[in-house]
Amino acid sequence: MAVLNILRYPDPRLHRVAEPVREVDDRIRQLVRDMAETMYAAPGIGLAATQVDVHLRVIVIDVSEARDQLRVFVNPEIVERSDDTKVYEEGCLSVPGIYDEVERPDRVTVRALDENGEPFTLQADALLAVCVQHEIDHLNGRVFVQYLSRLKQSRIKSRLLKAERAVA
Ligand code: GNR
Ligand code: NI
Repeated sequence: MAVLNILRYPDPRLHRVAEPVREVDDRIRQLVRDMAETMYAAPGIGLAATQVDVHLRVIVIDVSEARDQLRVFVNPEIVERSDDTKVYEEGCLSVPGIYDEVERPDRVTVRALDENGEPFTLQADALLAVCVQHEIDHLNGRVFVQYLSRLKQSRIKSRLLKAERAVA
């Protein structure tokens, strides 16, 4: 098990489009374990492989209070979206300290493979719906700040680059 390094915006590697997993094998299961450990350590409610610089379509999510309901999605696809939307104040482990409102479909139906390669379908609402859409965006190279105005994006970029320089 290992806690992996999380890429930070505006790292260009966050905009790579992840490749589908061809076979859910032990290598993928190891990646899932390391991603889960990284998410719990952060702590966060979700993590996409893109964020740990692995460009494969794998996400982990745990929105439970007790942090004991890990959900694994390999090759996730949104097959249905509600017409009604909801605004939620989002944050991201790759954009530390920044929170802002994003509007998304309120409910989504997701198809994916689990850690054994078995297909499943999930109807997500509330925080799980927000999180699954946020994570699938990461696999498509999209970070939540890209829903904000260009002015806000540019301010966020400067702030994070400045914070990076302060650490170095
Ligand atoms: O930990 C996280 N919290 C969160 C809060 C509101 C909306 C989305 C999220 S996901 C985020 C973890 C993360 O960055 N996943 O990619
Ligand atoms: Ni994120």
